[in-house]
Amino acid sequence: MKAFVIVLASLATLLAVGGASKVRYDNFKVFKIRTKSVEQQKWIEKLASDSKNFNLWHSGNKEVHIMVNPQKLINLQNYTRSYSLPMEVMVSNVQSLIDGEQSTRSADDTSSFGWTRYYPLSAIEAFLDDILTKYPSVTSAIDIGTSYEGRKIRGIKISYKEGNPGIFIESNIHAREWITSATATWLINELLTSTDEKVRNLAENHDWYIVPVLNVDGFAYTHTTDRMWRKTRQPVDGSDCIGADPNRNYDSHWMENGGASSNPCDETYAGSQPFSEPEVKALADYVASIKDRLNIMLAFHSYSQVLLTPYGWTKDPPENNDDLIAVAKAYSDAVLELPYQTKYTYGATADVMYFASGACNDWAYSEQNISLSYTIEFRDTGRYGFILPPIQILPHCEDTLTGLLALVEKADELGYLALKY
Ligand code: 0X9
Ligand code: ZN
Ligand code: ZN
Repeated sequence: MKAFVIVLASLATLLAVGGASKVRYDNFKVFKIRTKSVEQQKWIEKLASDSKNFNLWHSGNKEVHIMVNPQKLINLQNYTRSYSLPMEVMVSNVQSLIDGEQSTRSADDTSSFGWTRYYPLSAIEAFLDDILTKYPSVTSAIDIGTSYEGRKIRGIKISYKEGNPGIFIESNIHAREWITSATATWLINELLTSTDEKVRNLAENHDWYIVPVLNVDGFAYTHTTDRMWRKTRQPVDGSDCIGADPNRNYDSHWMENGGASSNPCDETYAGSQPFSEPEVKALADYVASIKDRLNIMLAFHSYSQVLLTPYGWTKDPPENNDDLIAVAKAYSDAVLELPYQTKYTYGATADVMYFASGACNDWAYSEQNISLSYTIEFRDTGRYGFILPPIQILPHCEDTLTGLLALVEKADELGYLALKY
């Protein structure tokens, strides 16, 4: 009898888990609001602590993008009206964007990995395994570590020969930024299969360390439960809110100058202490162990189409700022030449975006002596935001490859690819 009860109980759990409903965003809208002062920007950002009803999509120079529950729209409007802040609808129904996101899925998409749709973590892992078996002499698996929920964080190293300068790519640290891992996997495939002479040089004369999905728990959660999730999934002591912003959790000027929040319910919660998030700690330990082999650090994010240079925690420029900017400009100029004419801007995070402390690229730059460190915010500028239609994945990947070719060429020209060991 007892055994029977246990079976029934676990069946119920199974059903509950299997049928767990997804968070819906019916009629949620995203507004673009022009702010006139930092105070106004901060006030609107603060609305987002009410994470069920508001969610910050972007906050930059005099412009905030915020997702709003239609029932709470009045709270926002009262404010924007009283200061007569221009406000326009960017997305009129977030749920229809989410529903449409995977609708271009074709019948054979389920059997093979590709770049015409977005894939769950299991498919990305299968892709990595496939690549590792197909190219055993030039690829190797990197075991970064284990997430809070016990998932493996995986990376891949591509190395055609000894003595190459190293390029590290951290991707999908923010769970909902799906275009980042789609791009990272495409890049892995391209480096191994392209016959273009320039790409062969990029692949064979540099060592690539690529982690397509760092925030594995958050990423899985965006697929199963909440498409708009950003943070990790580690519970916070004494709070009902879950997770920290992993890109505020690196041990470099942590929580300085208002570059992160101490409120666990905020999207930019820095964590209880530097490296409190196991995923961030794992990545940092791995990077530290090979830092002498790394010349360039790239953190893939979306969205805004901007290359962000250090620092995020101060407006004081870093010592090699001119070079950092020249290399970013090379990327931007090259991408603009393509038929898509995608425009990337560039500049220091704290200048062109906002104060952000404890970010990966600042940590790599300041604490690991990797003098070319960037956050790259991918497509778009707000039409679709985080829900970039799959039809744009391949064009965006072309943008990225062209940008990277120019970035690496400029880095070389300025002497940044010399061996450090
Ligand atoms: O806020 C972030 O973490 C990044 N933007 S996002 O919209 N993808 O969340 C920007 C990080 C900037 N990097 C530095 N602080 N250096
Ligand atoms: Zn400091
Ligand atoms: Zn991000």
